[in-house]
Amino acid sequence: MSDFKIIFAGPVGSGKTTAIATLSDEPPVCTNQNATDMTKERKSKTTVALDYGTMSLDEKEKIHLYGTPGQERFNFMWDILTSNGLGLILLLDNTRRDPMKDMEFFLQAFKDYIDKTSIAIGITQTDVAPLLTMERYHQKLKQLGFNSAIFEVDARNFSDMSQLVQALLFTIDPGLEYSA
Ligand SMILES: Nc1nc2c(ncn2[C@@H]2O[C@H](COP(=O)(O)OP(=O)(O)OP(=O)(O)O)[C@@H](O)[C@H]2O)c(=O)[nH]1
Ligand SMILES: [Mg+2]
Repeated sequence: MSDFKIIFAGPVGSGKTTAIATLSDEPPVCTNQNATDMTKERKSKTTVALDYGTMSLDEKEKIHLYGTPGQERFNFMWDILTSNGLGLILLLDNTRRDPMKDMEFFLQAFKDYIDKTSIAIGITQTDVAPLLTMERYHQKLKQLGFNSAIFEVDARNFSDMSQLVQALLFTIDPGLEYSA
């Protein structure tokens, strides 16, 4: 495998920019701007183009981490950023009104890419709004035809995020490992 590129997707505030900052070896490139629309009710800054960071897999290989903007009005970046790449990490914010609906929306929006690659899902903010049951997510995923790894994660926590990356790498190639 020559191209180690992973995409982060999910709704506004689900922690994509934070996750890349948590995982990246170098200070990440990010395009956060002051939020102007209803996004600012949730947080003051939002990604308008992309986030970029890197993570060493071993001495020779790096994973390139790309974060997409959560806002749908920037969805032209979703297509641009998903060219090539190994797979998708979908982050869902558990404090949003209907995170299960968000999951369905993003699985559909990135369907072509997921079909060609792989996906792992992280649910953030479960310390703020406790997760009712993981079983419902598993059932919904099954109903939608997915059999993805799904975990509760905190995007600020390195070990949570590296576990999610590891799960994605494992579904791509069980021989690929990265040691934190
Ligand atoms: N309490 C709590 N806060 C979290 C958790 N994960 C992320 N956060 C915080 O939630 C916020 C997420 O913001 P971003 O990382 O900018 O979200 P984003 O997905 O990049 O959002 P957009 O770029 O607007 O689409 C940050 O303030 C994080 O510190 C979590 O599990 N618990
Ligand atoms: Mg962002």
